[in-house]
Amino acid sequence: MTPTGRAAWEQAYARAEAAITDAGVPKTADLVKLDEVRVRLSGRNGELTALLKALKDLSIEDKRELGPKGQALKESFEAAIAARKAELEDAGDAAALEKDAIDLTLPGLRAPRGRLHPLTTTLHEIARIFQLMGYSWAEGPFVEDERHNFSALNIPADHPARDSQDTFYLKDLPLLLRTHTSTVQIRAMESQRPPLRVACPGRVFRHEQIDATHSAVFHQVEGLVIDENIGLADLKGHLQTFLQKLLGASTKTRFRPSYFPFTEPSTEVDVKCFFCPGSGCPACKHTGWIEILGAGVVNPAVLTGVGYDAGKWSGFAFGIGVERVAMLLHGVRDLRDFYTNDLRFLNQFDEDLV
Ligand code: 2NL
Repeated sequence: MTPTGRAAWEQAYARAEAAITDAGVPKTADLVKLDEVRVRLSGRNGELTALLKALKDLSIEDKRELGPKGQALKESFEAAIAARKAELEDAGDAAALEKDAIDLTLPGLRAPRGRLHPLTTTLHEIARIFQLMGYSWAEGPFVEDERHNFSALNIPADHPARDSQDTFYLKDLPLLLRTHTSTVQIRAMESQRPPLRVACPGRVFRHEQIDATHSAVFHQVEGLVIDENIGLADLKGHLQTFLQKLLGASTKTRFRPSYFPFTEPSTEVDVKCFFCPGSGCPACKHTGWIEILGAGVVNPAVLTGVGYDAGKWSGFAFGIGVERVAMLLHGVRDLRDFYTNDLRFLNQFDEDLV
């Protein structure tokens, strides 16, 4: 091979080296430009590719000497391209991570938590106490017949409670919306043999003029105990225990005579006012006492009506209003506040009774 050939190749090598320096690989700004540089120099028609191809025109000795030199130039160029490519890719990843960064130390977004309605917590508390006292818990239908709501309870046909002024009757059907949960106790007695100790909670309906203390729909818990030799003393003991667990161990009770067709004798139970020291306030209507429930010894007519032997079995029963208890426990003055579902009202109740 002529020296001209070798000299020409060395000139081409020097130009390729200068082209590599000019290309400025370490400072190339982005991946697209970097690949353009790679194609321009070491692609199919690139200067470095041509340089290696031109080796074929050299003598065998020159090839041995210059071949590795040309190869090394191409490899160092491609290594520089690869290094810059890795750098740009890392920088891209870092930028993406920076942009999408999440601050794990920020406080979480708390989902607003619901709470139980004050009537629900009051009912739960009443249920808890009766469960403690050995009562079972029974529910029944809202729609009833006159027998379960009135006749079986010894409420006479001409009693004012039966009037459509006081009771909601269904149109064209001999049915009504129950006015108390005594209906559930009648059903319990119809389906079970004595002895019996049951509490019956539920919604009841009365055709009332609505005001701060009266609603057409409200909630009751009625209790019924049937056994041998059960009398007024048992009634007083159970209700005193119940009221002391509900309102506090120091609760004072007062039993006043009353009248219900389904009990004889009948009584209304007051608790000593826990808002004032007995001197009188609006809660006790200035009497020092608050009426809390009605009760009595089950009228034998009710027992014989469900087929119980009134000579052998006796019992007592009582009814308590859930709204009334909730109003007393929480100092609520208007019963309608329980039904309007105004969150400013409802959010005031802690889950202290669950
Ligand atoms: C009140 C009065 C009362 C009863 C409910 C009852 C049930 C049966 C038999 C006899 Cl099956 N009595 N229930 C007895 C006395 C009073 O409720 O003022 N409730 C708020």
